[in-house]
Amino acid sequence: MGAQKWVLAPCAVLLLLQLASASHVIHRSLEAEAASPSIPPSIVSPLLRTGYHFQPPMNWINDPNGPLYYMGWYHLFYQYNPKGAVWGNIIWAHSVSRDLINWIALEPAIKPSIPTDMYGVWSGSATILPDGTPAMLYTGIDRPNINYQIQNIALAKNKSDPLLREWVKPGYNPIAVPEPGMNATQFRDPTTAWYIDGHWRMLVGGLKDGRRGVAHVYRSRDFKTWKRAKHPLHSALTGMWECPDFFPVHEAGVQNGLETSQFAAKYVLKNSLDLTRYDYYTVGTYNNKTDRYVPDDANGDYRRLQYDYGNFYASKTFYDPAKQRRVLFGWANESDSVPHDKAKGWAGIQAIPRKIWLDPSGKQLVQWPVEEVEKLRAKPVSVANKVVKPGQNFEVTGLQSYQSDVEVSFEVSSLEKAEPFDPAFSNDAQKLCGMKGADVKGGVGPFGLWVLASANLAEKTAVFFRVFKDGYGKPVVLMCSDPTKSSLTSDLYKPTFAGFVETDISSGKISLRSLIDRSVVESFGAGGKTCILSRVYPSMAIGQNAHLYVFNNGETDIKVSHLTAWEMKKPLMNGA
Ligand SMILES: *[C@@H]1O[C@H](CO)[C@@H](O)[C@H](O)[C@H]1NC(C)=O
Ligand SMILES: *[C@@H]1O[C@H](CO)[C@@H](O)[C@H](O)[C@H]1NC(C)=O
Ligand SMILES: *[C@@H]1O[C@H](CO)[C@@H](O)[C@H](O)[C@H]1NC(C)=O
Ligand SMILES: *[C@H]1O[C@@H](CO)[C@H](O)[C@@H](O)[C@@H]1NC(C)=O
Repeated sequence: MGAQKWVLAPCAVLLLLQLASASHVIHRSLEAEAASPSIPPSIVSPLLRTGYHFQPPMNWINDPNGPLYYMGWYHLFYQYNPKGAVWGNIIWAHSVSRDLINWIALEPAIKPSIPTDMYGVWSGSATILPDGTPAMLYTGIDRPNINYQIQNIALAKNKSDPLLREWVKPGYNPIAVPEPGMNATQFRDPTTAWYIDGHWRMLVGGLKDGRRGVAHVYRSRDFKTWKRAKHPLHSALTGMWECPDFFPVHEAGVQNGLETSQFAAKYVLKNSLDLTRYDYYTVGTYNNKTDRYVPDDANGDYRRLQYDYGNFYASKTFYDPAKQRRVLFGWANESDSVPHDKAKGWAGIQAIPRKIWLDPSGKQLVQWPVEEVEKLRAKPVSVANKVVKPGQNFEVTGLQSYQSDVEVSFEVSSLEKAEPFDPAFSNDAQKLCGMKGADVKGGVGPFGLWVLASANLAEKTAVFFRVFKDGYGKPVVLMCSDPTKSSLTSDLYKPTFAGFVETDISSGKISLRSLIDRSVVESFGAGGKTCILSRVYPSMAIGQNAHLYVFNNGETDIKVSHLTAWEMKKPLMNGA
């Protein structure tokens, strides 16, 4: 019922398309429960509801599902509870877009309806079949009270419909069930399939022997009958692998993406680790005869490289043929409490879609917000060649920064005073940042941005760099997001998030971009080598009371060679 309220009839879709260029701001009352005394009014304020990040008008969302480009439209499906702001009653909600930024909600695409998905339609992925029909592989739950997981398929009913409004579940479901010896409650999230020499392949995430994460390989000639390969594509001692994603990448430094069935010298295998709740990936090689994947760096296997070091999970990529790029969607959950979510009436957003490609080093990916988000930029404010002395800061004025996009290039005057790096932290950036937060003085840094800051600085979220020097005198760059002072509200989850930045800072130069959107700060260090999404809920620094500063808590001068900040307009967002 909740869903029906905001679903659009096809004629309304056309009307909205005509309106799409106009900048309509419609504030919908959230119909939140009357706030109880323990719910601070700021938590339910519309000023903390994100303005340009993907979300439905209300209720709970989680994993992005089956993203694809079809006949001029981007489609995003996602796990959605039509009945409330907590997980449950999950269906596949469906939205479409011309540009990945303005979204129109359609009727839900997939709901429980057949014996093999009657108790749940969970995550899955899109594959376009040779005759042009889009197909969704997804996980169904087929019995009550136990999450017994089996894999199903749904096909677009009318491939002439660019909006792909109707989906049918063929009679040959299910296409894969847990086999004896497999843990049936840890068997889910099929990938986009790829095609080699007469056979399709797909992956399903799983758990073996209670602690080994595995990516099972299934093969099929006709996309109907699937058989599991004896060996998984890859596995590691990490606990359950959810939402695997596997795709080829162009040679180092080329920003274009590759279609999933295209062969390449390098591949990426990403898994969402149920135990840590982060998305880890490796870069490696794929043998299409044995269907085995080997990461280039065995030591980094699902320990070091994350798409994002903050609230970002269950992500999925797709190849966009319109712009020859690979685009990443990821779910960002809330960092407030369940009572807060119930009072707000909503929980969960999708990160701004990111283009991803292999870094020139060949060792990691680079991620950057899709260029279309720049259409929302208005009213730039710039600062150039401004030196920030040790212990100093300055405010960037002239814009409403609570919904903004900030790009800044820093120049460190010298690396002389960089603190020594303790190699014990080599695989634990987050712990290092927890010990050396934004207010802990350093040699080179901490320097960066205070965003969503109150005028008296009692509230502020810091996004910053700190430079160390290892035993050989080589700089080690840490990027952190420190929300410990982000809000005076209690019952918030405020972890410091951090990752290392593999960048050559010997020239002193490093860049930072932050997409600030009321209760989310999504940051890209060094041109997208390290990314951190953080959810924060200020009690004072909301709306016009939010300020933006550049700070330097190190002993070394930092120059802002260039900073530009834009207010961001509100796109069409599913009718909200
Ligand atoms: C399929 O979609 C096209 C385009 O929206 C529409 O014209 C046609 O009537 C649809 N066919 C059926 C059988 O619904
Ligand atoms: C399946 O995995 C879950 C999670 O690790 C575990 O709790 C459960 O005991 C396992 N079931 C079997 C039958 O091994
Ligand atoms: C399979 O891999 C080989 C390299 O080992 C490559 O040359 C070939 O193009 C691949 N085949 C397909 C269909 O991708
Ligand atoms: C997001 O919420 C926080 C706080 O409740 C949890 O600690 C995280 O595990 C959770 N992340 C995911 C991906 O579920």
